Amino acid sequence: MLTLLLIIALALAFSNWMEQTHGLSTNGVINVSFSTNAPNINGAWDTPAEWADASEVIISNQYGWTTYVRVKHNFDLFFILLDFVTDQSRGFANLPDKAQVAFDTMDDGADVPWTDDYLFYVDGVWGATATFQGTGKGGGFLNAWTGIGNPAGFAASAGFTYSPYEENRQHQIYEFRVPTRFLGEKSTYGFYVTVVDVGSNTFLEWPLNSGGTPEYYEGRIYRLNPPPPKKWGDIFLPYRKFSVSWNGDTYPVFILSNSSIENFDFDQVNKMISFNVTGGSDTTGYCNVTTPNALLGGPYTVLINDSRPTILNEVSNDTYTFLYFTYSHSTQKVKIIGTTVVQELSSNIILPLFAALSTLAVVFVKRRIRRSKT
Ligand SMILES: [Ca+2]
Ligand SMILES: [Ca+2]
Ligand SMILES: [Ca+2]
Repeated sequence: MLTLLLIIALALAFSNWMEQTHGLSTNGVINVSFSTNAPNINGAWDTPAEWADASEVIISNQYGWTTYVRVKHNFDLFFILLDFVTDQSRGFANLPDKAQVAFDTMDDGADVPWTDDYLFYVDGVWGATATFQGTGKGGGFLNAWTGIGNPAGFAASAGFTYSPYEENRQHQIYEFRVPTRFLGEKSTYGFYVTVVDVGSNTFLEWPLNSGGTPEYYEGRIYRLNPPPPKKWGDIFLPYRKFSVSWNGDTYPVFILSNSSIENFDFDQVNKMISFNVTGGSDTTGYCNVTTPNALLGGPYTVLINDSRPTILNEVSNDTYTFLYFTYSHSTQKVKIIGTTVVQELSSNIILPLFAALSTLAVVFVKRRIRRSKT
């Protein structure tokens, strides 16, 4: 009996560990579209095209309250739209409506927000913004979160206007821009969104009904304390860019994948690019890797945990090589080994340098000879 309990406890601990380290949140996942079409952060759809190419998620509760969430990125920045189509009142008395988006940058879930968790705030009337960081304490909002300055590149704005989702009634719209550099460049982040309509004393959150707690002022929702990060969903970026710096030049390596990419590394000595791919166990993963030929030239050897992949396609043009291969999850180590590699120093630097060093060496030797004579 004791053994059985122990086995069950171990199995539960293992499945919990699996959930946190391999694969995406069971609370929901948003795949973030890549787009070079950066929106203007002003609390309005400037044109229908502004958000047309972003990923879409609908938050809709049992009373019909609805917010459309749209997310996209351009490698450097995340863009988030919250189009609260059923919020057609602008604040209440002196209390503004508000919106919050939060990122769990380690995507480690947890029972309370820690210092890797960030929350961005904008109010619906004046467009005042704020950035908060988790404290690791939990409790009410002011205990669990502490205000820090907005990071460089951050912007958020609110507006009360029409949109392609609701063209006949003005309603509350929020736009956010969050710099990737501030969050750390990852494939997967924990993600949480909330909008508060003070007029109807209602809030909506993504994931829906994940347990955010309203905090009241004179009977009206004043603040919304997010649920523990373990209740949040995930956002996932299928398209990543890794910049390799070599001798003052930057070589971009692009990876399109359904796996989380971690520990990207360029090893010049071994003419190798390597990284880890992680996804839900027993699922098939793929990578489409675009490498500058000047950084790493072919023909290439691709190894997944030191074995050759069953499917491998290689296509090159003058500048880039495109490698496509598949594997089974969960975590695998990918190595891409080239035939040629960017050089340590280009020859037009090496030759003069070599000449200078040789001259120095000759002078040095001559001096030593003279000294030894005296
Ligand atoms: Ca806009
Ligand atoms: Ca409102
Ligand atoms: Ca966290």
